Amino acid sequence: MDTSPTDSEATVHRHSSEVIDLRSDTFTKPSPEMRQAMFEAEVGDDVYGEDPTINRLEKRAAEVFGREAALFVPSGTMGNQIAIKLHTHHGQEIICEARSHVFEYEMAMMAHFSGVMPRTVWAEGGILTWEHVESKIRTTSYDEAKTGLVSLENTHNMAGGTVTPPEIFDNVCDRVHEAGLRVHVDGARIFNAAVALRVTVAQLTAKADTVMFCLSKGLGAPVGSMLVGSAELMDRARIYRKALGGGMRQAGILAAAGLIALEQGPQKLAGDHAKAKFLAEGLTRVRGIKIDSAKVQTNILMCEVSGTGMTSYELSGKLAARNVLASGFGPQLIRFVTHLDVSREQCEHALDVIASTCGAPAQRA
Ligand code: TLP
Repeated sequence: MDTSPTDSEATVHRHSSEVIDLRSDTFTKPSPEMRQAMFEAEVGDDVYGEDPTINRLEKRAAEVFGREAALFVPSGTMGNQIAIKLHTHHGQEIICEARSHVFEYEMAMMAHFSGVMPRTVWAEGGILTWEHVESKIRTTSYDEAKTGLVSLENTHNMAGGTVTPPEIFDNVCDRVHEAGLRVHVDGARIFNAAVALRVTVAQLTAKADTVMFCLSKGLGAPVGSMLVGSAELMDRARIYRKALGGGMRQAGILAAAGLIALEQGPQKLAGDHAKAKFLAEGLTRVRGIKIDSAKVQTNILMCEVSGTGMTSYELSGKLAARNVLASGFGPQLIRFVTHLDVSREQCEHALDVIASTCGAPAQRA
């Protein structure tokens, strides 16, 4: 009997001690250049508006998005929740996609902080069109809560990093505005969308009233997100940030990394998208995993795993035991996210591990 390892076993062995973290792009670690910039950052008290590095970051983010102003916030969640507060009154509803982050993963904070209810609508690919939105808008009634805001997510995380086509996005914004309402964009990964579409984030989001984007995901900063919009809205946002405990004093050390993320991060995203595509194509050949690789546009892969005979939690547990980390979302969905800290070679190795865990060798194209 031949006991020599196969190619794929040998590759598995070579990499077996290094952890390949595909759980999220939130796991990126600051680069040496970021750490140096953090070390050297000029700081002051940002609650008094006196942190020069945060001021620079806010000015630059506003410029990049073609807006009057921007606000540095500790997290994407805080940025979204401040935006909801800015645009709504207690007792209103916000229209959002059924799997949107603001609804599913922000601790019911829209109810807690802003006193609003979500009016959700399930949309193919997570892409809300005007037709979806129109059917949910409530204006005047004695027994229905009024709509206060429409929130769009681009890229859409739980739908698998999908990108909203600009014409659909612009049309929703125009029609929502005609209806006298506002649009907020949860653009945690808006740079991924812009790179996939080959447009600028300013072009892509021009019609929205506020945009939140994360420095701490694919762009590679350790902490921080930005809210952008009009000067008047950002002045009010600053007050809500303080109310939520987000006044961070000498946080210029974080903004220093954020500036590098903002300037250099976007150019690296196409590489993350290519790695995701490679992984997706390989996964289509893995027994029991369902994914349409043609629909993978950015850095997120959402796979259906019931055909493997395992729940997503069982599968992710087995993968973790072999140093490949992924996230289960409900029993049937597993998510892989590519980012700066996962190489193409590590994706190849992860594919071998996933395939052998599911009971068949990966046959790379
Ligand atoms: N998303 C995280 C988890 O919370 C699911 C992830 O790993 O993807 N909007 C979107 C679309 C997001 O994906 C996230 C984080 C946020 C907002 C919140 O950002 P943070 O984590 O900075 O509060």
